[in-house]
Amino acid sequence: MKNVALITGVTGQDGSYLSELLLSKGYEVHGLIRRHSTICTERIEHIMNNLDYKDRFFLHYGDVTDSCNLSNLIYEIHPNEVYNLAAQSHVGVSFEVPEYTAEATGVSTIKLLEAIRQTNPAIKFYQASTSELFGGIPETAPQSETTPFYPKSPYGAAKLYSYWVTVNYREAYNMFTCNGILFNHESPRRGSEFVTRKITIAVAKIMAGKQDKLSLGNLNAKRDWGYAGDYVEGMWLMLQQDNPGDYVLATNETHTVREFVEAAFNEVDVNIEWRGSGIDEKGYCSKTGKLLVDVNPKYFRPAEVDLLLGNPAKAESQLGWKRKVSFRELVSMMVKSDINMFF
Ligand code: NAP
Ligand code: F7E
Repeated sequence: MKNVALITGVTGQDGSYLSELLLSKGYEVHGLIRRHSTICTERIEHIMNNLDYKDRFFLHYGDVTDSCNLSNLIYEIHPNEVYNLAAQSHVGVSFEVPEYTAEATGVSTIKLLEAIRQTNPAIKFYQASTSELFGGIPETAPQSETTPFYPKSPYGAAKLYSYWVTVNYREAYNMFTCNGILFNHESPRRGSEFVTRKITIAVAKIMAGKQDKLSLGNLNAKRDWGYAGDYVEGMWLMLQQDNPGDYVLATNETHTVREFVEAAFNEVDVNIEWRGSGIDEKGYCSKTGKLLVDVNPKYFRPAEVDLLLGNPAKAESQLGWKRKVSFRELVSMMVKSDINMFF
C-alpha cells in the first residue's frame, strides 16, 4: 500500500525536515500552506524543485483554523498519516496574540481530529506537543511523560488543549493518535526570532561587520536543545508502532542562554567575558574589550519557563530513538551555516 502523509506546517522548520524524511522513505507527501502576500517557501524550495519528487510532493493552500478546508483536504488526499505541525509557535508572541494563538495552536487540533474521525478514523495522527506544557515546575526536572503539566504562556495553554484532545480521541474513539512532547530543537532552518538562531545570525553578522552587538532578554533561562533533524525521525517512529502513545523527545542535557552565546562565539574563536548582573549584564570580547552582548528588557516575557530538561528514556527504549547531534555540534552547524550566509 502507498504511504500518503499530510503535513500541516510544511513550510516550518520541522515540516521541511519531516518532508525530506518521508520522501526519502518513499511516501507521497502533501503539505498545507498558507497564502502569503510574499513567497514563504524558502525551507522547502529545494524539495519543490527536485524533479525526483515532482509526482510525490504536493502543496495545498489552506489554514488550520478553517475546518471546511481541513475536511476537504482529508477527503481529497486520503492520507494514512497526518502530522499536525502547524501552530503560532512563538511563546513570546503568544502573549501579544493570545486569542489567535488559542485558535491556531489549540482549537485547530480538534478541527483536524474531527475531520479525520468523520472521514477515516483509521488515519494515524501525530500532534506536535511541547515541553512548554511543563513550564512552571522546575523542581520536577528532568521532565518525562508522567511529569505534571503547568503551562506558563498562552502558547503553552493552547498546546495543553491540543495535547488532551489528542489523548481523548485515542481513548474515546480508539483512534491512533500520538503526542510527541518535544523539547526545543533547532537547526540552520530555525526561525530567526527564536533565541538560538538569533544568536548564531548575530555572531555571523558581527564577524562580517554587519551588526554591532547582540541584545537579548533572559540569559539565565535553561533549555534542553537538540537538532530538529533528529526529532522528525522520532515523530515518524511514533506512528510506526503497533499502539499509539505519548513520548518525550529530548537530549537530557540543559544549558543556559548565556552558555549558548558563549558556545556560538567560541565557534569563531571569540571568548566572551561577562561583567555586571541583571539588566546591566554585558558580554565583552576578552581579547579586544569590544561590547558584544547586552540585555534589553523588551525581550523579557510576562512569565518565564526557567528550566527545561527532558528525560527521553521511554522514546529510547520503546521507539529505539536516540538523538545523534550533540549540543556542541548543533551550535557549530548553526554558526557555520550563518557564516556562509553572511560572508
Ligand atoms: P515553525 O518553524 O514556527 O513553523 C510553524 C508552521 O506552522 C509554519 O509552516 C507556519 O506557516 C504554520 N502555520 C502557522 N499558523 C498556521 C495556520 N493558521 N494555518 C496553517 N499553517 C500555519 O515551527 P517548528 O519549529 O517547525 O515547530 C513545528 C511544530 O512543533 C509547532 O507546532 C511547534 O509549536 C511545535 N514544537 C516546536 C518545538 C521546537 O523547538 N521547534 C518544540 C516543541 C513543539 P507559515 O510559514 O505560513 O508561517
Ligand atoms: O526562547 C530566552 C527566552 O523563543 C528560549 C518554540 O519552538 O521551544 C520554543 O520556545 C529561551 C526563553 O524558545 C531572548 O525567554 C532570551 O527562555 O528560542 P525561544 P522557547 O520559548 O523555549 C518550545 C519547546 C516550543 O514548543 C516553542 O514552539 O530564550 N530568550 N533572550 C530569548 N528568546 C527569544 N526568542 N529572543 C530573545 O532575544
